Amino acid sequence: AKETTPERITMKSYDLSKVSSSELDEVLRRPSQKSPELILNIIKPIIDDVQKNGDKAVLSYTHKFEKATSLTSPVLKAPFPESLMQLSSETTKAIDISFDNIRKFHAAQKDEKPLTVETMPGVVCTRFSRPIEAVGLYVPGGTAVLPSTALMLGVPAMVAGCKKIVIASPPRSDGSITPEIVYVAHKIGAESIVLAGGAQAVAAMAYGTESVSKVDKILGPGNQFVTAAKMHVSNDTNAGVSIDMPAGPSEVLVIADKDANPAFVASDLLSQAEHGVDSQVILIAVDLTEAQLAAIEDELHSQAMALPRVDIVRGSIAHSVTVLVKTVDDAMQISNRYAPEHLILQVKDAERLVEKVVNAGSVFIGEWTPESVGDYSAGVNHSLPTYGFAKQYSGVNLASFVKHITSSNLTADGLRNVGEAVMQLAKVEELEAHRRAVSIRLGYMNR
Ligand code: HSO
Ligand code: ZN
Repeated sequence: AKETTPERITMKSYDLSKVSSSELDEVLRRPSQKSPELILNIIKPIIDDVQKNGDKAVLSYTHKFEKATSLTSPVLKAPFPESLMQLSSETTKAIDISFDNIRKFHAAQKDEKPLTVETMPGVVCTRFSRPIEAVGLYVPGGTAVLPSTALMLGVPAMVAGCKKIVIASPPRSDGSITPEIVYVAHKIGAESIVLAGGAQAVAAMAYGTESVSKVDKILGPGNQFVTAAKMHVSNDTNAGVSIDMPAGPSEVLVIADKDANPAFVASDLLSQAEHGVDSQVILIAVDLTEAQLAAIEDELHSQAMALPRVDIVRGSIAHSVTVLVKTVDDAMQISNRYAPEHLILQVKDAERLVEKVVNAGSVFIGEWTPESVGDYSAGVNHSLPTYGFAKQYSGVNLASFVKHITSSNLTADGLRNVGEAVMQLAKVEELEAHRRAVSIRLGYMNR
């Protein structure tokens, strides 16, 4: 066969000064997702089946989708046998270091003591937090094993003090679970591992089965079926379950100026591009010369060609773009408009730019901070809002695993001070019982 030179791996590029605002929106549009109705038609029967037939249904889907036909129970309960978490010492060490850093950063997010404010003399308002009792953590399978996701969800759940932590992850075709995930499950004190993926895993945790514990909240990334299933069960008031956030494909936006090292820039773009064909990477090039831009493009192509996942990279780079801008302010405006899951600042005085960040999941500052440190080991969480949801959602953090409860505590004087306002508003709303709950007490005081 004749050798053909592989097609050059390169991103389309646009000059900000030559595109209108609506064209820019088009350029920055995320790859479109399958229609929600289509997905719902597929997942709804699965969810109903699991709700009705429990373990038997979950197992049958795992046999079918994961080809794990030897599996006889959908759940692995703690304590997990040592034999299922045999790891090299290098991997154990890497997980231990990452675990400690993630634990430290999330432990620092604890509200150490209740917040108390005396809003008027004798009127004391307090807010305190309590862990969500039972949480379900979805760790995707698919083209990569993701023990790091088990860490990112499990460590904050452990730090928050959630009583029951259930991990769900699709098993391999021999019915086993990646030993790294079992080791993480052990370290965070998980109650069980549900050996299932997709909508069936989500349904099992939302409703509970004979052997899967029902949880109060389901967190974690997943494909469109997992996401749709999470949305579906969280809308079912009978399930009584909430979710972390809507999820879409992973993305990164890199802002690079003349100071940026082309090899570093390309490596960051590619580390996000290799996640999946639907990933999107954006480069905002600030006032670069043609030679500088060409250097980044050359690096992108040659580094990509050397990657084991080059075929996935081709897919994601096909819908990724470079936008050429004149100033860092232009770059920040575009970034805030796009609201990237990850924002990488490879510019002079990168730290100073941070105050201009309005919408982003997580920011990586300066040339020595690749996104992968945050993906694995720095301590920040990698479970972040995608698809523009960084405009209104935070990434997973300690607060994702707690509820805030408030309390009020009034003295007689306190009720005298605030009672008039309460009675007046009750009158306006024509809720007489509300008004009397105050007036009866005030009358009592004056006897
Ligand atoms: N960048 C991914 C997280 C991840 N990276 C897991 C490697 N493993 C989504 O934010
Ligand atoms: Zn990653």
